[in-house]
Amino acid sequence: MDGSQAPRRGVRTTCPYCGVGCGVVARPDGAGGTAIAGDPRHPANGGRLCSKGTALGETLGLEDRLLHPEIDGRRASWDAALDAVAEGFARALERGGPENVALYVSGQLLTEDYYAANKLAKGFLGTGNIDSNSRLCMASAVAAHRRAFGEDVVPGIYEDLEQADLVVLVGSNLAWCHPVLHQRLLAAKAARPGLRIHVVDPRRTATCGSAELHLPLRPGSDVALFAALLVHLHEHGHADTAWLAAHTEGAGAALAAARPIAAQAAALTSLDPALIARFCAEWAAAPRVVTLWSQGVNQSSAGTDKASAIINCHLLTGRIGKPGCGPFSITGQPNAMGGREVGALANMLAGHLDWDQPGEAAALAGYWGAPRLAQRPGLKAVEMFRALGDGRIGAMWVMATNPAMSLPEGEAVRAALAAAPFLVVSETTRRSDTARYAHVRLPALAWGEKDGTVTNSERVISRQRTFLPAPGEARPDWWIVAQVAARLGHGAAFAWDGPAAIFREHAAVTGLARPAARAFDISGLAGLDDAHYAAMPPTRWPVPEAGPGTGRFFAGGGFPAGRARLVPTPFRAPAAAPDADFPLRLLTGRLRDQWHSMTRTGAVPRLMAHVPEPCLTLHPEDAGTLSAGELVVAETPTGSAVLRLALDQAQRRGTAFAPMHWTAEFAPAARINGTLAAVTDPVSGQPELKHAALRVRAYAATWHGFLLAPRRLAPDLAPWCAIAPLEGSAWRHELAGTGTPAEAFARLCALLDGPGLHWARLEDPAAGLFRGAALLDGSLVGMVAVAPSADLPPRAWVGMLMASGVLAAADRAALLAGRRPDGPPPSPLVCACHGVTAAAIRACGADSVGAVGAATRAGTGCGSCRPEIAALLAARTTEPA
Ligand SMILES: Nc1nc2c(c(=O)[nH]1)N[C@H]1C(S)=C(S)[C@@H](COP(=O)(O)OP(=O)(O)OC[C@H]3O[C@@H](n4cnc5c(=O)[nH]c(N)nc54)[C@H](O)[C@@H]3O)O[C@H]1N2
Ligand SMILES: Nc1nc2c(c(=O)[nH]1)N[C@H]1C(S)=C(S)[C@@H](COP(=O)(O)OP(=O)(O)OC[C@H]3O[C@@H](n4cnc5c(=O)[nH]c(N)nc54)[C@H](O)[C@@H]3O)O[C@H]1N2
Ligand code: SF4
Ligand SMILES: [Mo]
Repeated sequence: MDGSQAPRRGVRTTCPYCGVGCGVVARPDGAGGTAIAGDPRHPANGGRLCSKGTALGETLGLEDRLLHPEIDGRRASWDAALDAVAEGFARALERGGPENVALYVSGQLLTEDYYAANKLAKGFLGTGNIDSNSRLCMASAVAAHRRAFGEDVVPGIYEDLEQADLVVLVGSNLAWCHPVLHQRLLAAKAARPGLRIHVVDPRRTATCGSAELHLPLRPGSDVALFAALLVHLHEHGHADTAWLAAHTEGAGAALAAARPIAAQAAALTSLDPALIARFCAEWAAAPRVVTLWSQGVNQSSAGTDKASAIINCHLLTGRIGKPGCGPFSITGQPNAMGGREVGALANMLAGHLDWDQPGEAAALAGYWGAPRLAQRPGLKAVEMFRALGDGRIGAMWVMATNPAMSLPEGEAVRAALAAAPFLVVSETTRRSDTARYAHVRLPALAWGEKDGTVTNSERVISRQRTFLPAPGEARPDWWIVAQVAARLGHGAAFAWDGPAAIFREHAAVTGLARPAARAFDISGLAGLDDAHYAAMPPTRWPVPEAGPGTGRFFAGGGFPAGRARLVPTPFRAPAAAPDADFPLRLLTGRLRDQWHSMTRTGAVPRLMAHVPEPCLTLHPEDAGTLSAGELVVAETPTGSAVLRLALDQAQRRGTAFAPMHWTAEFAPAARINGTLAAVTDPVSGQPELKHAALRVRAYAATWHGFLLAPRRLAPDLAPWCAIAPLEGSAWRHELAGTGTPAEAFARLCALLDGPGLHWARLEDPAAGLFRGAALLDGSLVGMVAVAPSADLPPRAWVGMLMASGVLAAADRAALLAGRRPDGPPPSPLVCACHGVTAAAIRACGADSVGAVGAATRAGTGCGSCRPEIAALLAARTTEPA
């Protein structure tokens, strides 16, 4: 595991996407390219990578990067930009005190960057107003851990999923969102078929493909299911009474609260009582159970209670901390866990120190030499942006997150950002919806350039190492923070010479104010010298100064709070209940091949090919007169968005699903968070990003069209526009609007016009049909198609013609006819790793996922598409001949 033994030229680092935290070996070729492979020696992935990880080498280009500081949109020197930030914050402090400034940071910062930002805010600006996008992600899990255990601790490790008899996945689409861990789980199941999987999710997701039981519960009703389980476990003699007596409190109260809810569980969840009974019986009978949860639990107005209801069942049975057992909150971002460690949430201090624990704040202030340590928690994300909108925040600094896309009440957030008296954004990309509002833009180092640590879902700290030179004038996030701190007069406390020095300080903080029994302790790493930091192998915490650490926590009690607490969890339905006006329930979440606001994955053609447009998915029986492929308006009581309609039997009746990913850069009219109200969980402050009441109607466009161009155009081409890259370096712009098709066609063609261009056109004004192929020296360089309906020539085919050199006469004729000359229509891409389409999988004749892999290589790369291959095979066998 020693980094110094890495193969020559290969740099061992960590994937910058999800919380699985896979090890990556990156080999730059010296000519601008980088070969990416899974690190066979990393404990999280043992060499595996998913589609997003595999494509990392394709995200390292500099086209869209922010490479120089900017003030008011104009390039500035670092000195001028840093002075401007320091002055802006000093002015806001002078006018309104520490409450008047705020930092909004991210689980995509390295621990060292995160530590520096938190130290500046809480220690030296003296404000609690630093919150993280983890408020949108992990806050409910954090709150549930704290009230159960007394500290934010994930007790288990990944091996527990492999060693369990039963793994229950609650509100988690593991197959798409934590694909490598899902592959580990499936491999364990293949080796030991007794391992059972249950999925609790309103939708039948790709994750359900390998599950014995799918519980498609009513959105928001998880508390009722786990209340039923708690009561069942107690009534059937599965409570571990000796363990309960020795290590816990509150079981009686939790059970008393659960009983009336359990009695109505079937009505509240709308699940078949027999299904609930089977779920409870299997859970009870499995000696080793892991209940893993994610955003279907956390992102809810009852998120903390949902998580507590799960933890209660594990505490009641003592199934925690032992091999194959435990409640497991899986983290989303690469360093969601690190952010919690450094205390960059508004209600936490550094190193899991706590305002509520006597002496801890003072110990931290003393160690930092911080005379003005924040006296109390600050504003949580939703409140923070409301305060910005109300003029209560004079200066805000956003780092490594895109709140204009990701927060609820998106339109209000945009208005607040636009009206901010002073907004600083540290970014890697120019294509961030948030950065466009900034007064000062600061270019940060990106993955491959930056250097530091991240902590994954199982508490393993891994190094992200540099393998590319710093481009332009980009700098590490920690350096930027330290420079601003120095300009505000705090240079001595931020005089680090590199990330190793910050890491040592962070490690030392975790040893402060002992012997309070805190689980998070890496004080044993506080003496790491630079060379050992550089070579640090993946290391699971705790790493106490004295004695060995533990792998799992709490098997024998030893809770930070002394006793663990079972918490009564009242039932609360989601705030947005459907009614006659808004009869559907909107669910939101992720797609397999996209990452959040698409600033990286959105530029990779093979990742975009999986779902190239923002779609709203409905059950076919909820579609009424609407048909798949048409544009629809998704309307909630607080906003609307326009998306392409997809129909899927796997969608629960009465619900719709929309992806979170599309931004103003990619599809301005399809931003789903503009439709979401900001209802927050009363304990954690986490917003209910998963649910809204919804109605759907046809979008009244008078024309539909597309424009394929050799470059990316601005998304204001039409009232509805969605942009995606195509293989072969063309860009696809899907369009719709009002006005006449003829006008739209003329306007769009004019955008492509250029010297030497020759147009081949087909115009049928009476039918509203227009096609134009732009040719340069006989090669296709662009195409415009406009029609009254969304029935247009296949874009992937046109894109291929653009990449194929001089056009044959038959292809040119076919282009204008809008039909391929021969062969089947293009088929959707299923395997992003090997570029295998659904048609190729259907055609190969194989009848198992393994045989498809042998015949076509589909599913043999990262494996993320294996559930989709299985579904294709299943559909084929049930299709009438
Ligand atoms: N491909 C990809 N992977 C990612 C990310 C990404 O952007 N793209 N982001 C990463 C991050 S930051 C995170 S936080 C994780 C998120 O990982 P997940 O939480 O697994 O992903 P989501 O799609 O947000 O939501 C999971 C499921 O919750 C279900 N759900 C909705 N409401 C309810 C409910 O009331 N109860 C239950 N039980 N389920 C419900 C949805 O139908 C959805 O299938 O993914 C990480 N991994
Ligand atoms: N409707 C709905 N909304 C959601 C969710 C949902 O399920 N549904 N999920 C929520 C969750 S769980 C999450 S985690 C959030 C995620 O939402 P965001 O955090 O807002 O999304 P990202 O696109 O990951 O934003 C990260 C930004 O940081 C930049 N960046 C990358 N690396 C660096 C770096 O090293 N330094 C700096 N300074 N910048 C960098 C990227 O270019 C990008 O613009 O979305 C939340 N919003
Ligand atoms: S599962 Fe995929 S996205 Fe997550 S860390 Fe591993 S390679 Fe990266
Ligand atoms: Mo997240």
